[in-house]
Amino acid sequence: METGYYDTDELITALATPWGESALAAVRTSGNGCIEAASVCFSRSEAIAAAESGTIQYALMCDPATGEAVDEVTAAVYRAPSGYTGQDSVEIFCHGSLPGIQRILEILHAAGFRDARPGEFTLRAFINGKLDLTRAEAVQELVTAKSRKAHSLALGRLSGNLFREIDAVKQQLVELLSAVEVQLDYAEDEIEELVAIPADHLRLLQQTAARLAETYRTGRLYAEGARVVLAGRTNSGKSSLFNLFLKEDRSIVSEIHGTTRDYIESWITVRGVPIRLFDTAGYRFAEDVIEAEGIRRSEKIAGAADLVLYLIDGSRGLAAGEKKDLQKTFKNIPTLLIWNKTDISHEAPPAGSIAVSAVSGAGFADLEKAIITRLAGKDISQETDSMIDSLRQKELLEQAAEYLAAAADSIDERMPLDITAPEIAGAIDALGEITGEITSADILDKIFSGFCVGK
Ligand SMILES: Nc1nc2c(ncn2[C@@H]2O[C@H](COP(=O)(O)OP(=O)(O)OP(=O)(O)O)[C@@H](O)[C@H]2O)c(=O)[nH]1
Ligand SMILES: [Mg+2]
Repeated sequence: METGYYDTDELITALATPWGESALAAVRTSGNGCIEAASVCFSRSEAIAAAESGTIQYALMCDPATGEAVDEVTAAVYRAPSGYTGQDSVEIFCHGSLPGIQRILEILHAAGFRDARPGEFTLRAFINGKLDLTRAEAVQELVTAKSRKAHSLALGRLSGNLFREIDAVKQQLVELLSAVEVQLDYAEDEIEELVAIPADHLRLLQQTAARLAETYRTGRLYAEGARVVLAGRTNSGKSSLFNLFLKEDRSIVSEIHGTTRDYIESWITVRGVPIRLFDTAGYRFAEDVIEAEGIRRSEKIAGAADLVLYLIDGSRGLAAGEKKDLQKTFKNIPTLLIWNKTDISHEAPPAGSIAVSAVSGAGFADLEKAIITRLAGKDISQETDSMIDSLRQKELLEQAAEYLAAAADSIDERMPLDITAPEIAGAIDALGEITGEITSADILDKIFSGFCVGK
């Protein structure tokens, strides 16, 4: 098969592990006839050419042109339809030396293999029916997951939980559609009794599709994470809170105003969500050029944040005009007001603020929860259902939900069934596109070209 970008009949190869020195590296190959073609590059050519599927062979890799040994390797041999791609393939585990890997790839090129394009192995697996499109997308989501939670969600999708959920909706729609079509095929007087098409059932399925589409925001949050910036006046305790999040003394803390002069950042995980946390220079009027530059940078970083944690020194309270200033500065950025130093504060925290002590850790759990709830737009601490992490899937689920709403409306309004039937069929097609039963070459190119090379 040929898509615009990929030709699945050609022999392909790619390094599946990162380019760099390592103990071991894996070089993948795939394509029908690939075992025979690759076998000439090994010292035990005949044994490899005759190897049973699913076996591992020890051999030297040799340049067929000169007979020179290039590396000592093991080769896993798979014969179609076994293995990842469903085609013949040889996976070579070699030493992780860059010159060695380069030689191996050169030898394979000379033996008729070309470099694989991004996602080409998984595309072949999809085309050969080894996985549906939701599982194929989960492969890339799994590889790029930035938190344990995102990883386990992607693993769930790879094992087919999203496919099963979507397929269950689709099967019910196929049954409903066939009931509609039976009635359309016969004139009214020919069928004894008309079967009512339950609008409620359609609405239920519409809700399932819409609910899944809505999980996109949370799914993305777990997968991609968010940028969170600590901001506030000097000495409000930003660096102290930064260190509390990191559980280490990374940022310098002191009672001197203007301690942090340039921003520092670190990846942390808050309740399963990967967060890039920034500590910035505190705001105040600065005559010092370097400090002024630090403050300018703070403003720039806060401007690109998904969430700003604006700290107030609770022992001093809000400075005159501070609330107004911050509302103006962070007009378009979600901001949480953090009332810090509750251990020495005598004032009650302002309404809507979160009271913490960066020194004692009091209020920290509430702060973590507030951050995630604000980023997700809702409380997600109890959510355990499957989630999606693909804009394509989200848009198709929304499309399916729209078709189903229209189908249910048409029944409520007692419209003729030939109005309802295409709406149900539209929803079935949208769901079929998610799982990959209906796809064009263009869509496949678009999905798989976003993958890693070697995947
Ligand atoms: N008692 C108490 N002291 C705190 C708390 N948080 C920070 N401090 C103290 O406040 C002072 C300033 O803390 P920093 O974390 O350096 O403040 P900052 O906002 O990073 O300051 P700049 O870098 O100057 O903008 C230090 O002496 C901290 O020990 C708190 O929750 N309670
Ligand atoms: Mg600081």
